[in-house]
Amino acid sequence: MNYVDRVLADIDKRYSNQPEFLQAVHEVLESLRFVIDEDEKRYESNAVLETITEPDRQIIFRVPWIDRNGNTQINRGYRIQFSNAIGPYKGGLRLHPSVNLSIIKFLGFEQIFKNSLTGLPIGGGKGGSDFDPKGKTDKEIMSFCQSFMTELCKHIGADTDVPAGDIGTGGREIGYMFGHYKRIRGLYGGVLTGKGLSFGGSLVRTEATGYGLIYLTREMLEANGYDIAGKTVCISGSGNVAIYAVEKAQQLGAKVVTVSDSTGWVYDPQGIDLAALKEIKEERRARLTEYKKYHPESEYHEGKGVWTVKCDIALPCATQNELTLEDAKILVKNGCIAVAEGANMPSTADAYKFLQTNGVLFAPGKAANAGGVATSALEMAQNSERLAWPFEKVDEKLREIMVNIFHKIDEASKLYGLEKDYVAGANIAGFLKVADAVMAQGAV
Ligand code: NDP
Ligand code: 2IT
Repeated sequence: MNYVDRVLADIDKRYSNQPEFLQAVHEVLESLRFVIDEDEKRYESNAVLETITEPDRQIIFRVPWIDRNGNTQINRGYRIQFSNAIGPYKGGLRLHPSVNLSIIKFLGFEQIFKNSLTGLPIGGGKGGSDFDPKGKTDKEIMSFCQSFMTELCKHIGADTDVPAGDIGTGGREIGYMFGHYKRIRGLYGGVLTGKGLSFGGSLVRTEATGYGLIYLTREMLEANGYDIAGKTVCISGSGNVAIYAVEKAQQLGAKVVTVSDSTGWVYDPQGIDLAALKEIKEERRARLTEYKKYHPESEYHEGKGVWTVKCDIALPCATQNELTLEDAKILVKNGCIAVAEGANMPSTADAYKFLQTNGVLFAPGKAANAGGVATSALEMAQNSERLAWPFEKVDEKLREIMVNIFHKIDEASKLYGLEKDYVAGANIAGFLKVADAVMAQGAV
């Protein structure tokens, strides 16, 4: 059995109860076959694949907090420090009832290669909790965040591990966590990113993932002879990534006609009203059912369905495995030309393979949504030099990073005779830098 198959068989056996982690590992390792074949002995004798698939450390802890009735509630907290081969662990914290070890491990694993693609010195990590922020008061959120940080603060630091936002963790949560870290550790530093602008946050970090997604999508379209202006775009989700993807797509002349949340989706043939969307989601933290009050001519549908709307470009920006083979078939039938992942692993494996086989340009999350973490690394740089850069400077750096990522993954795919397979390109380009660092640093 060759090296890749042996490692995959071993991981399949050990982690049969971690489906999302296995899905992410299979996608990456299967793309690496050509690379590993070139020098199998060296990779194998250095146990490179075993090293990158086994987290450095997995921290799991109890999070007690007090609810509005004075009762104690218990949640489970996670921080997976996956790889610090190329820099301190870096990655978000997800707060969602579905969070479990498999989900945090898949996210941490993806983060290794995503962070490598940014060209910046950041390793891979992820964390979070099965805490559900929906319907909680600000005080309950604060109680949870402080308790979560009471344990997490023992394991993180500006040069060790720097968490940030993800699903359910935005500016409010990062603020509470930062305050508590500062109180316990007595340190005022860049230990979290996505901080408020008044206490060390970076301009553009809020917008970065959505903007970055559109910068990369535009570059991919242009490289293939298309223009983003005038295109019809379907977006799923209505959180941080989705909102700023809508904003940048509109700025570049595209028409976004859908957004969704966990209960339903909106179709607005006139184009999504960004101001209304921000008011509903960022200010009122309300459901998308509210959108119809602003635009009675729009449609609201319960459940899933965003991908049934005819579009040129589809941008899944909600969660993992939200775009299935069935959805992919509809997108192809409707003449979709490009899919770029704002979320992490939103397309199932059979869905993205079907899209690629049918000529749809497909940008995987670890490339397409890297703008968020890249701008987090820019926030770390600003914190280290105790300066704050202007919006235009950060935005320009973000744009450059996303353009570079596209060309890196495009070139890597061509180098291995896999032209336009941007999944393989991203996995290969992300891996090569990490593998080099792993081998150079010895058995650690
Ligand atoms: P938010 O919490 O701001 O928004 C998440 C959105 O997705 C909401 O509209 C939410 O609906 C919807 N959603 C979440 N879970 C589900 C689910 N199980 N089923 C259906 N809808 C769901 O998160 P972000 O926008 O930050 O994150 C979205 C995706 O982007 C995630 O995959 C995240 O990992 C990824 N990502 C985020 C980055 C960032 O910088 N924030 C960077 C790179 C990737 P509802 O509100 O109803 O729950
Ligand atoms: O998935 C991701 O890249 C994020 N949630 C952002 C991580 C970060 O450290 O900014």
